[in-house]
Amino acid sequence: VTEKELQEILDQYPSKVQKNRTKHIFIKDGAESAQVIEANTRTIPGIITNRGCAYAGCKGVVLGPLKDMVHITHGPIGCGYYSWSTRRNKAKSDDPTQNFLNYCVSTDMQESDIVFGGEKKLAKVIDEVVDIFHPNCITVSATCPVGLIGDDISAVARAAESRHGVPVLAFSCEGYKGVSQSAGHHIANNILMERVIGAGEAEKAAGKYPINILGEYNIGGDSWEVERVLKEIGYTVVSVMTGDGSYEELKNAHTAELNLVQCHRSINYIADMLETKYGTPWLKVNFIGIQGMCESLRNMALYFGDEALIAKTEEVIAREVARIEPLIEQYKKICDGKTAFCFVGGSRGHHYQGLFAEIGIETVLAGYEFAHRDDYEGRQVIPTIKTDADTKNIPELHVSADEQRFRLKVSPEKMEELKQKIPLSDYAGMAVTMKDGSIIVDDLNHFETEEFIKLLKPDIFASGIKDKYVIQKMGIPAKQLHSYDYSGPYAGFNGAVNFARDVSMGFASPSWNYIVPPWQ
Ligand code: ICS
Repeated sequence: VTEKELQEILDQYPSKVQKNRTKHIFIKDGAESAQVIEANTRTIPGIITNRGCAYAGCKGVVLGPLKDMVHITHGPIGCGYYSWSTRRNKAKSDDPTQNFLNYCVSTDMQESDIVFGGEKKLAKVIDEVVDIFHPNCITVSATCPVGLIGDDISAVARAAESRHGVPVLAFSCEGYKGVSQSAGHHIANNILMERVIGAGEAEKAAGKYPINILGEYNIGGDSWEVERVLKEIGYTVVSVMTGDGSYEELKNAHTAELNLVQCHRSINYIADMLETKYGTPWLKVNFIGIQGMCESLRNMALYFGDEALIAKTEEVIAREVARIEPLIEQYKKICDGKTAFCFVGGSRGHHYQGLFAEIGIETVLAGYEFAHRDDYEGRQVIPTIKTDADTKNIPELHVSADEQRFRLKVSPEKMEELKQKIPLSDYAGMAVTMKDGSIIVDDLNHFETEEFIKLLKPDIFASGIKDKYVIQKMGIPAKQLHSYDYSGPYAGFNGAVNFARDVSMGFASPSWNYIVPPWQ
């Protein structure tokens, strides 16, 4: 794509909108030293965005997968209903009485509650939840009207907690608290750190190489496939945050020797706070794609530096790769030479590019709904990011070293040495790894979706439910990379095969021949 072609698309906007959107789009040019993008700012009212709200990021994304907690949505029924099981974060429990993932619990606020206040109703719902479910923990997530009428959910939660002796956590994650779900991630991270992580008694993990997996939500079973491999190599998974996760696991997460971070966008706050509070470093991993998986496993082994662990890692990698390569090869024949758009929320827009490349598909346009500049440009830009009024809405939690439990897991000298080899406390931005000439778009909207499709005619478009059917009506197979279209897992070795199979099915389906795309 040339700058001129991009300008022609932008020229169709009214001038004020054009000025705004220009800052959210660029064509990758490695010769330019730093390509800055605007991100994590308000969507222009009236534009059809794919973004969600702060409540979605808090209750839906970070809290929702925690299975032994009952998550109460305080608000009108729509918010609870539309976040009911749609994300496909799976869970199974050894204790079937402590898995509430299939339920949708809401206060179902009515007009009279909006007028007279919803606190009494919320207290009553918490009582009912304790009575019926006896969960290990309860969360209350506020929706927009709750904040507008001023219900004090923290006071209601505190009172219920002393009534019942069960932790009741209140999240002021009203939808409008931020410009997207990203605000909700941060709000959830803060309270999990404050109230759950470290609340357990354990001082030592029960096994070798104890790790936490952060930012892995077990969509379509991703975490299970990753854990299968990690456990075989010999790791002890203390907790997963938060896929198939639980209050019971999370409260002892301080016992890990290393924190892995899959989706940094949603959970880098906890990763940083764990390092400050307990002295546990975090390692950026990407379990999507064969190369990503192998590299992550090797980096983990390097961190622990144990010869036997390194050898076992290589043994498992060799076996798994040999097993799946012929399967991938067969799908690659169908996919080779094709192009993709990859537009997902806050980290998958980047994470899936490697897997696409492995089956011969080049990502020519990519972006995030709600990521921040560091997700595009790399973590080093964080100090230069301007904090605007919207960001200041979200409280910053300041933690300090835990007097009893802080222990540097790695000496400062060793840490410096390791940082030269593996991504500890660091991640590269999406733009850094993309080819020159590819387009990077923040908060892609409906109009731009159609324009870029006409311009680039991608063979496949990876995104979500909101635009899937519009894209398909344009004759392009659309692959949902949020819910995986009811398929998965896509992470790890077996996940790569599933993904290659599903994408190939998209191309092999004759249905596209019945649709006339708009450019023909
Ligand atoms: Fe992270 Mo949909 Fe994750 Fe990411 Fe996040 Fe969401 Fe999903 Fe998407 C998510 S936590 S729900 S990897 S599992 S909010 S697919 S940033 S938008 S790309």
